Amino acid sequence: MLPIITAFQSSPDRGQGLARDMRVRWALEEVGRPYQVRLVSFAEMKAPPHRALNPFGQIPTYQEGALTLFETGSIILHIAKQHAGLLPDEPAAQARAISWMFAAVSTVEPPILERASAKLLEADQPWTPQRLLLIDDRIRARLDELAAHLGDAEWLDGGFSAGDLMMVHVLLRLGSSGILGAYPTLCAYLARAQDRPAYQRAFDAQLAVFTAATSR
Ligand SMILES: N[C@@H](CCC(=O)N[C@@H](CS)C(=O)NCC(=O)O)C(=O)O
Repeated sequence: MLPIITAFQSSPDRGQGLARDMRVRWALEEVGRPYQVRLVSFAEMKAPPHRALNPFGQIPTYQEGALTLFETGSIILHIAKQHAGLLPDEPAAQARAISWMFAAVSTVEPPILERASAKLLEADQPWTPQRLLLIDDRIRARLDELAAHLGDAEWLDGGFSAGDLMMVHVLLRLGSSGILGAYPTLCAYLARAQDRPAYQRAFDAQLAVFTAATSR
C-alpha cells in the first residue's frame, strides 16, 4: 500500500516548492518510495476529518496503513528509518544526522519563519521595518554559524542525509530575501541539493499541482 501525503490544493507559494509537503516528497523520492498525494483546501485543512490527522490543521500529513503522522521532522525520520539513503548506518553518525534535522527546525528555522510572518501578516504595522532589521540580524547570526560549520564541505556531516534535506528546505525560504547572497558556500550547498534528481522530481511533482490548478 502506498503512503498518502497531504498537500495544498492551492499553494500560497505558487509552486515554488516552499510548502512543507516538498520535504516529504523529496525524502520519498530519495529513498525511491512511490506515494500518493491528497490535495486539501484551506477549509478542509481546518475541518475535523483533517484535524484527526493533524490536530493543528496543517499539511503535510503522512498515512501508511494504520499509521498517521504529522510534523515533517517526524515524518522524515520515519521514512529515513524504514529505508536506506537518508541516514548513515553507523549509530553515532546517525545520531548526528538526526541532530541536524532538529537544528534545522529548532535553531535555524524560527527566525526565518518570523521574517515570513512579519512580511506577510504584519507588513502594515509601523514597527515592522524596525522589527525586520532585528529579525534579519538573528537570521544572519545563524547563517554565519552554519557557514562556519559547513566550511567547504559538501554536506553538514559526511554524506547527504535527512539533516541536509531539512536544512536545505528551511534555507530555501530565504531565496527572495537577498540575505543568502553574502553566503556563497551556503548558496553552493543549496544548489548542490537542488541538483539532486530526487529534489527535482519532488519539485516537479508539486509544481504540476500548481500548474494544473491555474490552467483550469
Ligand atoms: N512544524 C510543522 C509546520 C507545518 C506547517 O506550517 N504547514 C503549513 C504549510 S507549509 C500549513 O499547513 N500552513 C497553513 C496553516 O497553518 O493554516 C511541520 O514541519 O510539519
